[in-house]
Amino acid sequence: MFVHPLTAVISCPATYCVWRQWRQPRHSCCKNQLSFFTTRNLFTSFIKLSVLHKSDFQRGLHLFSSLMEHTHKEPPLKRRKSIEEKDSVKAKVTTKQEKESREIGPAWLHNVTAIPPQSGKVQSNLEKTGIKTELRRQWEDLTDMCSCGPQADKRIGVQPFDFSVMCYNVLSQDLLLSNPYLYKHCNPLILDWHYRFSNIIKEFEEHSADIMCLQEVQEDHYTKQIKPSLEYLGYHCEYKRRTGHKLDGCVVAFKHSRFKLLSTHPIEFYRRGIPLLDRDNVGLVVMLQPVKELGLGHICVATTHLLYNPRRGDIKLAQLALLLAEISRVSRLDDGTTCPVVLCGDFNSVPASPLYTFIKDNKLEYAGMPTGKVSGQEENHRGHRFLTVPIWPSSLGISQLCQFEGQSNEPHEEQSKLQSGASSNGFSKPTIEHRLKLASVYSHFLKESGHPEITTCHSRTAMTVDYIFYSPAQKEKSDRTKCSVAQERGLQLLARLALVSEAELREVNGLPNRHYSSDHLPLIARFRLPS
Ligand code: KL2
Repeated sequence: MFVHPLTAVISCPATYCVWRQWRQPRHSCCKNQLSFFTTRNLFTSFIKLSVLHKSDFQRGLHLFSSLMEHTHKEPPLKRRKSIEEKDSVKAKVTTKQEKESREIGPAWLHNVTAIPPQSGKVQSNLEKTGIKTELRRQWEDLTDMCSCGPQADKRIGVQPFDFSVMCYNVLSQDLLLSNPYLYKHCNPLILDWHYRFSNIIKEFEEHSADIMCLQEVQEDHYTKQIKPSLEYLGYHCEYKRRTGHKLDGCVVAFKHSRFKLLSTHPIEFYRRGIPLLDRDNVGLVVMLQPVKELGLGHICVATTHLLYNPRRGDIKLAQLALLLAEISRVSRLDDGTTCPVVLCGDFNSVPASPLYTFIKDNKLEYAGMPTGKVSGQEENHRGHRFLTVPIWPSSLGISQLCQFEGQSNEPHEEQSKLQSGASSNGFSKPTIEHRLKLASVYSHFLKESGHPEITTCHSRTAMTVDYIFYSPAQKEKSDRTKCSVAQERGLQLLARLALVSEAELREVNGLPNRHYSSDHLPLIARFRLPS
């Protein structure tokens, strides 16, 4: 049954067994309007979980009841916990200030009461809620948008290469425990790491994407559980942990059967001596070659999780510039063109934000912009500082075209200026630009209802902050002159797994819930690399 030796998995046999119980046939993921609806035998699975993890489970239950007796005591803030302790759920202790601060989030989540866990009644508690917890997500066929029907590829002897990409912030257990006020609407049992891990792996297997870009992957969970499970499913995994004391990081995993790894490029945004880049966020860029279709060239896949702080758009833009510079460098081909790029992740910025507009429109006039406006996470920018020229210091080595100094993809006017001397090096301009042509897989408004799409949702917010960007094939270009770089090769977007509205998430008690174990939804797209 096991095709690979499972030495590493042996360290977590219980969770692995639960996950194996839930194995189901693969979905064919590119059918027009195919309804994606999952069924899980939660009862059996949960019983298994409670039996197999008896000690963890009892410890969890014991903690709840004991803590619940002390609900008036203030909990120590961000108490350092042992990893084992962190994996079990803590009952949430409510202080007056915390209660007040919670009232900021979507009103509909405040009325939902978590069910107090009681020994022996765990499953019935989960079942008794009567709250629907599964979302209906449709696969949307987009082939008419990119004129890529069966006849579209005519190069004799070379088949087009179709592949799927998932982008998913899986919510690290450490961050879940550090920000308990975001999960106050949840039954504490569903926040247990073992429970969440089983659900997350199940989702990976159901969607079976050829490439997975993950964020908030906690290093110990990655090493002991996530990586061995993904390897068992046929994936090669690359990991970059955040710098400093942060426990989580980004993963790019891809199926051995579909891609070969050409190179991997982890990026740390932290730069010693540059105050603007004093945060621990990271990115990960890999170059992949489709196997079996060697004539198709390479693709560049990048992922990141940008800084959360809604007030520090200046830092987010500098982190993004570093990532774009690395993508430009790595994806550059010998003839000066760029191979197709997939850039996805959690950008902690909404679709109406200047940061998002910068990615899509290649240019941003930033001078005088409040730093809190850059990501659009918050409405109120009072008291924020303003972006000044230059946006990042020249000592960073990144030009205002988001390229490493000295690297030029084109005989561009700006580049010749850059080389002609310090006074005209572009750093006096109030704008930044980049030379990658990127489109978004999602349109950010639902096709049927026109309501905003939601990618993340918890007690405080419901918005889009996750994206899959890609280099669109020439056919999809509406404005061919917009990007002056010759970028002949691109991807055709075939399909995407539709997102949902805030109202639909409201019906399933928000995120995470019994079925979806992160406070984000996975984004999934299917692309064609034309022949
Ligand atoms: O918004 V996120 O969740 O993309 O899902 O990215 C950050 C936040 C993540 C990494 O820093 O941790 C969450 N309030 C709300 N969420 C926070 C906070 C906070 N103060 N700090 C971190 N996160």
